[in-house]
Amino acid sequence: MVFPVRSIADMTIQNILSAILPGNTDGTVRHDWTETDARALMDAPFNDLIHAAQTLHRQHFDANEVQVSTLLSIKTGGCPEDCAYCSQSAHNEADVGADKLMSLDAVRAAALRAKDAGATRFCMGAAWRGPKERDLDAVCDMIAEVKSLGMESCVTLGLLDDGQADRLKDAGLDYYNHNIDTSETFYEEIISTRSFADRLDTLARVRDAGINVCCGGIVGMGETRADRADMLQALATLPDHPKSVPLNMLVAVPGTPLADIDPLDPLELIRAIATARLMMPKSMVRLSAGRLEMDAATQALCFLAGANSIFYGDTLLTTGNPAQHTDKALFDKLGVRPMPAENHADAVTATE
Ligand code: SAM
Ligand code: DTB
Ligand code: SF4
Repeated sequence: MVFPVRSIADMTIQNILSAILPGNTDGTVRHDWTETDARALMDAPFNDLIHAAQTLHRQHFDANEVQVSTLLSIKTGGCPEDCAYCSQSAHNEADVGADKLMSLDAVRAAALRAKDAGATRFCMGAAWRGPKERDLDAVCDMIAEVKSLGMESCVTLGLLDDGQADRLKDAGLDYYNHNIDTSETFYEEIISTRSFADRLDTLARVRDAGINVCCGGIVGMGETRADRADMLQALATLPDHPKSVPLNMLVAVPGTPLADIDPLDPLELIRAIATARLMMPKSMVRLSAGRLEMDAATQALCFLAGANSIFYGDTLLTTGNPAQHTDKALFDKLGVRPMPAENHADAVTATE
């Protein structure tokens, strides 16, 4: 693969791409990315970046398959954390009430509906700083219920203490979602009640318990392109690449401090997806929040850049997501098929 060199700066891109493209490597994934590498990739000419990402994507995945997960907020609102983007923080003024933890029956019914609609993974989110022991008992029952329906399970419950990840693993949990959200430098502009290091500690507990890590972040919170590159560099230098990397476009929720921020150019999200694909070639990259505001062409470019997973169903946690018939029509238009769970499992086992 030869990319035309236009300038000295382009030579850097060429070297990086040569180092990661098939035919130029021994097939292993890199864990030694520097921020300079990540920023150079992110700044590459758009067509080179997308072409390289799609080329690498095809080495590891069927380019016409997209994994489909469904989300459920099992405990909504009243969260003690002060995340500036979040509708569920008690520090913010969003129009979201504080509910109690959902019942097992209600969770089972929602999981069944998701399965019938074609989702292969069911992800349950709770607005907690972290789970209390009693909460964890209830969530473990929910995980067992989802597993009994033959679906993959994922939860996102905030920070975990010693031993809590093991309990989730014993209940049959497949994935734990815990995002680093942004670069370490920009983190304190967004959240003050916990640190970037706290997030890394929980990720280590999840990894050590043998649960698959789902970890990504948000773009469009006022960070720079360099921050986005640094966030991806942090993800790609974890001891193992996260099996799943959700990239969320900020949903600017009224009543949150970020409500009136200028929307990010979607091309910047597409650059971030392509860079994630290049740096973590065997990970699933999820085009997560923000699809309701994106047209079909933008989403098609996200898939071309290497995104291969979405949330399916008309709500995320508290905000909207495209209707199922809209996503079906999008898949049909693009000739994309939902990824069977076993294909995803193959991709996962092949990692590292
Ligand atoms: N409370 C848990 C935690 O923070 O880890 C789990 C739920 S939290 C809502 C899960 C993730 O959703 C956040 O880490 C963030 O990346 C994403 N998210 C939350 N609100 C969002 C918004 N308004 N726009 C885009 N992504 C958002
Ligand atoms: C993730 O990275 N995105 C999902 C999931 N993990 C839990 C959540 C998106 C939430 C969007 C805002 C809302 O619906 O409240
Ligand atoms: Fe709470 Fe999670 Fe929202 Fe932060 S992102 S306020 S921790 S629910």
